[in-house]
Amino acid sequence: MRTQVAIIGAGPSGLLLGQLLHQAGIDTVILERRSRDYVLARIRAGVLEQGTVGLLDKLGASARLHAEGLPHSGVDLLFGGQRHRIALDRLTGGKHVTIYGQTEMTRDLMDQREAQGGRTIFEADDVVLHGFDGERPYVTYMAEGSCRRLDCEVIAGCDGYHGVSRASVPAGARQIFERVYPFGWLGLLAEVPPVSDELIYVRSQRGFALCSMRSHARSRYYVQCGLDEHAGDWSDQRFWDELRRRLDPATAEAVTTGPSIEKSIAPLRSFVAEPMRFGRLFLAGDAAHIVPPTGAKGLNLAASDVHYLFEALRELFIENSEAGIDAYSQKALARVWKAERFSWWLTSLMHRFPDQGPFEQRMQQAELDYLVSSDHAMAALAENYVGLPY
Ligand code: RFL
Ligand code: PHB
Repeated sequence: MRTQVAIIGAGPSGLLLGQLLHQAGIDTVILERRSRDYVLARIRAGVLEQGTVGLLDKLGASARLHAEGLPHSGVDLLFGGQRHRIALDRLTGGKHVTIYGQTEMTRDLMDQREAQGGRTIFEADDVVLHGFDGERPYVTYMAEGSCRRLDCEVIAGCDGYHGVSRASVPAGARQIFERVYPFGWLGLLAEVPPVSDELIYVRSQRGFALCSMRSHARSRYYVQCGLDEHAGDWSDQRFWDELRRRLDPATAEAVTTGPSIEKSIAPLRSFVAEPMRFGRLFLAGDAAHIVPPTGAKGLNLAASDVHYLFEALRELFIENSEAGIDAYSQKALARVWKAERFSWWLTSLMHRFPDQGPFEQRMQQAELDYLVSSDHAMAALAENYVGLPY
């Protein structure tokens, strides 16, 4: 089989890139290790920046998002027993974020790709990348019991943090920057109305918590937990009790509980691999970088990478110019590092760290008190939260 761009991974990065290239008349094949159903069952992000929505608009894949997504013009910070609203719209000249599950966005993109006859090979095993340091790269994989070969001009590594693409680059050719946090997030999804119309980020003596949602009828909650904890040890009752203990009395009282649909623990990590290009291999999204989820940036960074990569590949294939692909890594990394900084900062501000003494706790309190007393400080948070321009 032959194509122009072999895309590894059918997550948001791979699907977005595939559709943008298709719209520009550039041929792609996506190789995905998992089944379609498996990919669509993963519960992940929920907050979309306007830039991400703009890409879906450009593709004509946003009808359901605009019908069902919830525009949010503010978020709450809860600390010291008090809720403080950050007015995203007022502080950013009218910008907002949209609550729409990553799962739904993935489904919309898959449906569009299928309707347009785009090729996606699900359950492609043992994907191996070859020859990307030269002009004729290709990918081999196992499907339906036989080994197949996909010839291409470019490989896009959109296969997430655990994928094969970044791992295919010789260690000496890339530099890794990493911080692993000494805690995780235990998340719970339930078919109950959210406690509040907007998200609440909580700093409490018992640790961080987040009240989020997928719709007016479906809530997503998180509590900070130890790295040695197991989701199986958390009954629904234990989760709801712990969440309530981290909230102020009025909010705790207003939480509607119900049986969980999903419960899982995610570790928190900051990670960047540089550069994002190796010859004819380009990394995008979680394959190149990870942020802790506190800033809601992971999916949105994947979208901005894809925007830069799409423009670079359009220049390569349509205008026959390599200027775009030469600049891709530098352009994408400039935005990645700003989102890394924001996610690290908000994580450091809102969580309880095991080695935190009384001094560090007072510093967190003082920074939060300052933040909500200063429009300048709140505006800095707001402009990062709604997403830096690209
Ligand atoms: P993905 O989504 O991991 O997709 C990669 C795809 O590649 C496939 N794959 C392979 N395919 C072929 N061969 C191989 N060897 C392969 N290895 C892997 C995988 O099966 C998969 O289908 O990466 P992508 O596309 O770069 O997208 C990144 C986002 O998924 C991620 O950044 C976000 O989910 C992060 N994130 C959030 N981001 C936000 O912007 N806002 C949020 O509110 C938000 N909340 C979150 C999050 C991530 C979380 N977890 C569980 C990590 C909340 C959580 C709890
Ligand atoms: C979510 O709804 O899953 C979510 C929202 C905001 C975050 C992280 C996760 O910062």
